Amino acid sequence: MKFFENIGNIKYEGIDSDNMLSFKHYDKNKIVLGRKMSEHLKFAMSYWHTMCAGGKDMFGDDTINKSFGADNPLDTCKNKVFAGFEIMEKLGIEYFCFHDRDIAPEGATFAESSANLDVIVPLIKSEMQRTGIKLLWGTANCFANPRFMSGAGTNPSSEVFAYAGAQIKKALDITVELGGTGYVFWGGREGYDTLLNTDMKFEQDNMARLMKMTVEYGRSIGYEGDFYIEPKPKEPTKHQYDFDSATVIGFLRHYGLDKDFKLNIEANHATLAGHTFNHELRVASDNGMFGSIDANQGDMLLGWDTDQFPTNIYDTSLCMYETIRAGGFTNGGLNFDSKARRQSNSFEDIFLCYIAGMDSFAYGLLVAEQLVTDGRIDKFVEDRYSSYNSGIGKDIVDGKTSLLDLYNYTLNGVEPTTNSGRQEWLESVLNDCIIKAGR
Ligand code: XUL
Ligand code: CO
Repeated sequence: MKFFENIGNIKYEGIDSDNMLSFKHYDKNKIVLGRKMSEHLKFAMSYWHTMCAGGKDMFGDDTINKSFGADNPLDTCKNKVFAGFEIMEKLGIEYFCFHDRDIAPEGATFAESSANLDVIVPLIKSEMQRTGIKLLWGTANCFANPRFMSGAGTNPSSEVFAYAGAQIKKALDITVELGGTGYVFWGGREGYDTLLNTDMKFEQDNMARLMKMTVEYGRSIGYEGDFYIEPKPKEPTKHQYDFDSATVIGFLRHYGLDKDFKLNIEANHATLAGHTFNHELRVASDNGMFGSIDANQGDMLLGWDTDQFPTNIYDTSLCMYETIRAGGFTNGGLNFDSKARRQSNSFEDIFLCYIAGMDSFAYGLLVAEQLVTDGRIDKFVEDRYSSYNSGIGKDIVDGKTSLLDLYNYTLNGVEPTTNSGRQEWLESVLNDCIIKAGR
């Protein structure tokens, strides 16, 4: 059964094509810096936004019907599998990501919810075998159900903690069964709204306990992929414990989880934390924790997690530049944690959204290639620190100087020169590369 008969396979047609349903930049087999575009980008479809989100917001109902012709929740989820794989096949998307509750309905009991998953997972598996599409990562939705209103691993009730553990076990089993290379923790309700009712230290200790149990269980069933934490500073809670990359890295090291975990960096979460997307990526890669990316963008004038499809070429360029600097993806990839705007309420819009996002990242990759081959920015940064290659600078780096040595050196020395940081010139080099990448 086909769901989108009027849409064919989306092909690369180049920038002169005026066919909206074609790629202008994403040419999956094109070799860029020694690898195929598809291997650099590893695009993934987010099941929750693409197959589930219907446009509901605080003020209004769904604007698109995602029941896919079925009249009950389980049949809807069955149809979603076939519709989802049709979307991925037509777009040439090779990976997907899901929460347990995206793929199968929650039942009246935990056992019933698990039984629903057992109906759907074999369908997904056979579609994966038919198409060659792979699972990038799986996760458990331990935030939507009211039982999780005060958190999952950080819940004041041990009953809820146990429930979260049960749900994570099942989601990890499925991730392993489907050959996923990542398992994500996004701490939806792992934070607080007021410190007046919160034992912050105890909650964070518990969050780490749950993660430790997950790693132990995962490794015991042969899972070799990465575990990821996805930082986010706020929303839904006022303060989330996984605030940003630096906070999460400190947490992982403190609890001895840093060998098994990497980070899944989301663009819109970075901006909510008051950082740029590329800052968060740089912090992760500088600490050896660059894992995966949730691609989207926010709106600075709205200031919440709008999960818009990424179209800002500056951001995608700098993201791909950081990704190349980090050595590219291993187990991770680019998951579009992005949804069509509420007013973009047709299935054709969903294809157009993905085309826009994939083309923006493909172009960003071409800009990253241009930046690397141009070399002016890398060379500028290298030269900027060159005083550490010899003399007092080298002694400092080699650990050969004391504070007293610095005192004596400066006492007999001359006033240091102030060298330009050349920000505006570097920004115009970036602009040059953005324009040249299109030639
Ligand atoms: C929420 C968010 C989640 C995670 C997975 O802001 O980004 O969709 O990516 O739970
Ligand atoms: Co996300």
